[in-house]
Amino acid sequence: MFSRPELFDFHGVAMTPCVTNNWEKVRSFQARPDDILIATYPKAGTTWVSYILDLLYFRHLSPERQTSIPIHERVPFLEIAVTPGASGTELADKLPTSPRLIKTHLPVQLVPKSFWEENCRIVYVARNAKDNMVSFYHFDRMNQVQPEPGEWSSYFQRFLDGQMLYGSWYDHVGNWWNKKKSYPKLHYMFYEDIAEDTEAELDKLCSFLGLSPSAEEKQAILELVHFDNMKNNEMTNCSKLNFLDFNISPFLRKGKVGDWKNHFTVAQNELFEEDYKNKMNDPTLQFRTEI
Ligand code: PPS
Repeated sequence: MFSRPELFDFHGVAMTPCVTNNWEKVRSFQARPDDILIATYPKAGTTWVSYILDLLYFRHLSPERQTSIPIHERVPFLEIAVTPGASGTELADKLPTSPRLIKTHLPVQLVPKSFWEENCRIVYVARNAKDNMVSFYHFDRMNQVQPEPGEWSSYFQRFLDGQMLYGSWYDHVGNWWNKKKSYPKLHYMFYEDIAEDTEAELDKLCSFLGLSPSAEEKQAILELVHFDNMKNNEMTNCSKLNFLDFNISPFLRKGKVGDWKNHFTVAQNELFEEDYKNKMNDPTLQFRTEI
């Protein structure tokens, strides 16, 4: 029913038609000042942070939202256009909430200009490249509208070469990091920090958003966003998306820091480290590959 696309160059970034089909509407999307954009390279923890934000804002306002609307509809994916009539921009335009929570994987230079003009809050989540690559590999296996991943060894090389949907991980995390220096309303988070101490990261996030949930509320949210609870929750495990094949791999797969050790050979790790040193030369941007 779905066919696997090829990557092509789009303004210097590898993309597929699912992302560029609706580009004119994405480019001209009108953000509102209270919109919150959740930006990530794919597989960095987007769904996790989307759910945390959704609970912080809307858990009490609308309990039925929690049991009847899947997270991908509560937090529209701005640039996606897989199914006709349900593009990310249409879903976002129809959102009844305030603020609107909107997800994107766009590299910083392709974010619609209205988000900057309206001075919107942006939450960026980054994940270490090794685990990000492994998670992306398993996602590409199960996602029928992603390019065919092929064998792990060739996928590994493609990742290093930046030939992935949304382009180079190295450029993505680095350019968003640089943006933080000139755009104060950007909160840059790391998957590893959230995994290590979710409560501390929740506190920092609340401080950025100007929210002060009660201790009970915070505990309730921490429980709900635990990996096992999200995996068992039909509204957050993405099981409603018909282009994902859960017989191949689950969407919430392992949720771990360090799973790369089960995939990288010793030789791949050496090659990776050598290449990483050449590409990542900003000492202020540091990732942890184990916690
Ligand atoms: S997507 O498709 O880009 O939106 O995917 P994204 O949500 O960014 O990333 C999916 C990975 O995040 C993991 N995840 C979690 N880890 C720990 N705790 C929680 N609650 C959680 N929720 C999502 C998910 O399992 C994917 O990582 P892997 O390593 O593949 O398991």
